[in-house]
Amino acid sequence: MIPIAFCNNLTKTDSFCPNFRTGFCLFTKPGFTPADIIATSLGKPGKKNPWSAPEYGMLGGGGTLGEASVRYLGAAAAASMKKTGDIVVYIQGDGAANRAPNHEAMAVAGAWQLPIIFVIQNNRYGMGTSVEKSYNIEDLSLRGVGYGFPHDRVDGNDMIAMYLMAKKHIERTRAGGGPSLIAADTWRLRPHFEGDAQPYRPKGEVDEWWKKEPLGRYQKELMDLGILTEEDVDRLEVEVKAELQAAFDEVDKLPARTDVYEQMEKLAIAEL
Ligand SMILES: Cc1ncc(C[n+]2csc(CCOP(=O)(O)OP(=O)(O)O)c2C)c(N)n1
Repeated sequence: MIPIAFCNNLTKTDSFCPNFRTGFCLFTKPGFTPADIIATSLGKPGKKNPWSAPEYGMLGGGGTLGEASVRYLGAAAAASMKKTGDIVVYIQGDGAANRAPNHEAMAVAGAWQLPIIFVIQNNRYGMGTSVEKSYNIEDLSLRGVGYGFPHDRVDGNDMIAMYLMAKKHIERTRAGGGPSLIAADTWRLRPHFEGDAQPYRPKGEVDEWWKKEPLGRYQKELMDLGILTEEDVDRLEVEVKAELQAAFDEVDKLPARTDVYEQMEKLAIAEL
């Protein structure tokens, strides 16, 4: 929900830093399709790689959490110097947000007034460590004060509030307003990885948060507002399943995955 609210409000050439959790939402950023995401996730060549497509503002994610903040800060500096009008959204988890490179990136972004929006997707856990154990504040957006950023806290499980918050900050930054920080509160409903027994959190807590699960809440909200009907939901389910099936069929036809070292060797030879 949280990355989608941003991707939907971005242009083809704006930058959005994907991580292992948010990258799968990139098909909602202009320029990418579900087939791009599926093909790249399966390591199949032949489609755009949404994680790394500089012409679409995508400068890769990174396995070392927090490091990409400096790379995307560079994208914001380039946009500012070249006056392209592009902006950057740098989204990360509450765990990654505590890493040193983020603080340096935010300090420079504030001093140079760069067009970058930092977002903390606070799902309350960094692997097995709770925010209570890693922060001494409850509202993570308060971190923005020290960098001189406008900052906001939002219920990240409320799709409409999240969308409007993303839109407001994107419009502000695009108009030359400089950097900002948004803390979007949510909750990690699944284990960090499938074999994670989650001894670090009580089971009852998980059950409680499933009741506030954002997709069902959004659907109910749209129905209460009279924007969506039961028939619309049935129709959309059929349409989306068909769209996804078509994407999988398209990816099936691509050449089989090749060995990564084989590909690197070919690239190295091509560069000689
Ligand atoms: C520098 C670094 N330390 C540790 C890890 C291992 N690691 C991968 S994901 C993760 C948890 C990240 O938590 P958070 O940033 O809150 O994101 P979430 O998984 O909650 O979305 C950790 C510790 C890593 N990839 N990089």
